[in-house]
Amino acid sequence: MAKLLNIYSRGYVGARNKFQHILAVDRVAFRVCRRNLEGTAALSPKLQTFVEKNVALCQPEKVHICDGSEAENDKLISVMVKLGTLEPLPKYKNCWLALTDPRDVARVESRTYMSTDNKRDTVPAGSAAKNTLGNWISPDDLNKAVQERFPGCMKGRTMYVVPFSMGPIGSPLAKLGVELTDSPYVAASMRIMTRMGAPVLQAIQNGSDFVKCLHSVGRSTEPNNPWPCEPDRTIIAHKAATNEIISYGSGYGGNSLLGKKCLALRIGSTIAKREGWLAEHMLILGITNPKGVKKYIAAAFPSACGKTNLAMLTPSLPGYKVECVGDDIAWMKFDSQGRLRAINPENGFFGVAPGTSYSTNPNAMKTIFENTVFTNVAKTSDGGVYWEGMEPNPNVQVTDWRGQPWTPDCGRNAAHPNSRFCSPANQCPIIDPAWESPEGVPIDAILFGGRRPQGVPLIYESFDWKHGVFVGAAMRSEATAAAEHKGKVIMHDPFAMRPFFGYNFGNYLDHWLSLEKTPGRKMPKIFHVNWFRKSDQGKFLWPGFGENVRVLEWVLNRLDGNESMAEKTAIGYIPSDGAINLDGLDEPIDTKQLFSVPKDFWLNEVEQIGKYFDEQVGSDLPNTIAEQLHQLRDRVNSM
Ligand code: OXD
Ligand code: MN
Repeated sequence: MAKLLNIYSRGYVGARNKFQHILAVDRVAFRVCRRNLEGTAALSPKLQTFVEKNVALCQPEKVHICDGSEAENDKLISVMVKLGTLEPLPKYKNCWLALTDPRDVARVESRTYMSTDNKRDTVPAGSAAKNTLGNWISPDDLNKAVQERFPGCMKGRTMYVVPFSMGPIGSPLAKLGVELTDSPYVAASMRIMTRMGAPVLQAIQNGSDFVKCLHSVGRSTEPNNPWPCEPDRTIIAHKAATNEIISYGSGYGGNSLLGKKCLALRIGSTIAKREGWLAEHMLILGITNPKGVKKYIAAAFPSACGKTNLAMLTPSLPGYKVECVGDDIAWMKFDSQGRLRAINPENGFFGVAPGTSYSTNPNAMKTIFENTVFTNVAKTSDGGVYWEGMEPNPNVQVTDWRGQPWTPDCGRNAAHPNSRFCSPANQCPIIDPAWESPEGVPIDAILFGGRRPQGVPLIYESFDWKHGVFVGAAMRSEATAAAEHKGKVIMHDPFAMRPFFGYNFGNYLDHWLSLEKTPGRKMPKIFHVNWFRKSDQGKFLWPGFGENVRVLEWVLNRLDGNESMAEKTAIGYIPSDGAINLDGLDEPIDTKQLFSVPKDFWLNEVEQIGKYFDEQVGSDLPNTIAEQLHQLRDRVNSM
């Protein structure tokens, strides 16, 4: 209690009635805590201090320590149904629909910050007035922002204490977090997306450290608002030095489920740099060829480029099997044998709904109609869901995500383009048997990719590790609906990490380059893929989806060292004539266009990449990467 008094008297000198209120909350908190944790762990002193400090700051009416049980989840759901945050979808088992405030529908990159003492630790030294590779806030300004927002922000609400593990509990690659949130939607979603509850509290009690996450949807003037938020005052901030995340004003996805982008990527990448491993925006899949040989591949694509579809691919070629380890994030570390090992730190899929269908991703469709929270999709009169790309049923009425009657010809989207399903990963019919293996799966290849309608071949292979790191640094893609960008502009998105870097991108490149310096390591081969190249008439040149296994087959052949299957070009190795199996495809493939490396396009590409490096990275760009760019320019010039 003395500690609480201390915090109180620093924060609220003179307001005695507030102190009384906090004591009352404190008593409730620890009554709830004791009841919930009977027979399991108590709070560790560090966790107790963290909770007390933020109870004093946010002044919730109640505190609930989450144990992750079924009964607790039922309670959370019924609270949300009562409030109107969720409605049941009786067509499916244990599925729910959330419709957000229409102003709170995506990650808000412009309000997402890293806070470091030195700006340069976050933002590279590029010449541009606006750096897009790091958004920095000074510790003082962050403090001020917290003091302007958090005091009393949870009044009238319950603070949920959500203990979670990113990665299988006990894995040497896993990290723990505790999120304090006033959103039952967040607590219930964290139970799907992470390993959440009593075993994590126990691990913390046993001495494991945790990342401190504080989240509030913001102050609400309407007491019964089903989706409170404060879009004008939203801030998502990370303090890497102290492993802290602070998020205010949004209840949506990556802004509020703090284990995902905030911990697993931004804070994760800073920890990974310190500890010598990688935290990346990558899916992980296992692929077995007809001879029964299995390899694992990690792949980085910007948001909404079909990552979930690739992670759950149904191969069109006979004898191939693909299994899914994860669809969004990979934590990877070299083991003592020099193999790169990867875990999926998540426990669920937070996938983009529109475009997901039995034809594009049957495995996702078999995953998501049980125990799922859908957000901002349309609903149907038979108690189901609907979104763009799903096979429509003419016998049911559709209500769009804004609650308006919807018909296919009404000119509006039924579902928000960034609407989501949030489903447990273990429901995926092709989940890999090793997806929870504590030591992780061995990675043999890394794919980078993007949505490039022009100029970029279906696949090319880098010459070596350094060139591969350059290929990742030079990634570009069409903009996505997952963030607040508009239009189909081609954006630079190095390593598909632009919104997720936790530290200076120049240092990040140094870190990647340094990995091959330890002797005895088996470095994965690095490739670049583009499923989205279009003909001059605007038609996709490659069918994509299940047919992408034909491209993965070439990757496997190259991993086996098959020299005759590749041809050297200015940008890397491309498949030689006939090396990609096209047997049985419905339509003829214009391989000439699909694999062409147009000189003018690539001269411009080199120009754009150079400009980007100058403007965004400046003197922080490692010499090795600058040399790679020069070499590419020379090779393209001599085409
Ligand atoms: C995501 C994203 O939600 O990358 O996975 O935006
Ligand atoms: Mn993602």
